[in-house]
Order: sequence, then structure tokens, then C-alpha cells
Amino acid sequence: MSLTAKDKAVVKAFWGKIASKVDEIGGEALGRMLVVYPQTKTYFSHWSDVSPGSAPVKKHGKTIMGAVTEAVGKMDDLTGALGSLSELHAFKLRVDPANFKILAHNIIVCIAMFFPADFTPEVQVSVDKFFQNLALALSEHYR
Ligand code: HNI
Repeated sequence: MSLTAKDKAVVKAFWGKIASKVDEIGGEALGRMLVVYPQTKTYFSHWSDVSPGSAPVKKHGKTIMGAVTEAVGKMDDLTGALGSLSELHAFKLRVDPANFKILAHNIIVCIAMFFPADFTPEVQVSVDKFFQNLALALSEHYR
């Protein structure tokens, strides 16, 4: 479902509110994905430690949310903005695209945990749609 002007405005404003915790949310969400969906650990077998709160998980959580924050600034063309990242995940990392929704789910859970008052149902509608479109854009280069 495409993002309306209202969705984009809501996501942008909300992202501004959570900016101070975005990196921490990324680490927490990645850590949870690896515990709750243990099959995702296979993609990170080269890491020294995949447990929640470990240095690699925290570091990569920051990396992921850096890309998500960049996508928030390019909501008019998510497919274009995430094209190279899609190629990387499809051809080099061979990540099953079903996992994009799984990580998105964990990010949303953590956003709600860290910002319960701000994460109103209205905000959730737009944030959820944003992550659906993000996952779709990342799946673009999978044939
Ligand atoms: Ni993903 C590397 C962003 C979902 C497995 N991932 C990256 C990088 C970014 C990134 C940015 C660094 C690229 C580079 O080095 O230039 N990943 C994202 C985003 C999402 C996502 C924005 C979705 C919200 N990645 C996933 C999922 C998996 C995944 C769901 C597997 C379950 N990503 C990886 C792996 C790497 C990776 C593996 C390489 C990590 C490393 O350090 O080797």
C-alpha cells in the first residue's frame, strides 16, 4: 500500500522524536530477531557473538537503523534509495526476503517499548506502512 502524504509526515515527525534512541532500538531489535527467529542466526555465523547486547549486534543494529533513517528521508522513492542494499542482500548475502518483514516487526516492537506514549495507533498505522514499503523495496532485486 503506497504511502500517503500524511503517512510520510507522520513517519518523519515521529522519526525526529525517536532519533536519540534509534541506534539503541536497532541493536535491541536485531538481538531480538536473532533470539525469537533463531534461523536468522545463520546469516551472521561469521560474527564472534550473536547474543543480544553483544558488540557485533549493537554495531550492526546502528548500521541497519542508519539505512532506515536514510530511507525515512527518501520515502518518495524507496525502491531507488534501497536499490543497492537490495542487490547486496539478494546476491551477496542471499538473505531470504521473508526476513525483512521479521526484522521490521522486531524494530516496531522495540519502537513501541521505547516510546509507548508517542507510538499511538495513528502513528503505528503510518510506521507499519513505511516498514511494509521498506521491506518491499529491499525485496525488489530478488528474481
Ligand atoms: Ni542487512 C548488512 C541494512 C535486513 C543480514 N544490512 C547490512 C548493511 C546494511 C543493512 C546497511 C551493511 C551493508 C554494507 O556493508 O554496505 N538489513 C539492512 C536493513 C534491513 C536489513 C535496512 C531491513 C530493515 N539484513 C536484514 C535481514 C538480514 C540481514 C533481515 C538477515 C536475517 N545485513 C545482513 C547481513 C549483513 C547485512 C548478514 C552483513 C553483515 C556483516 O557484518 O557481515
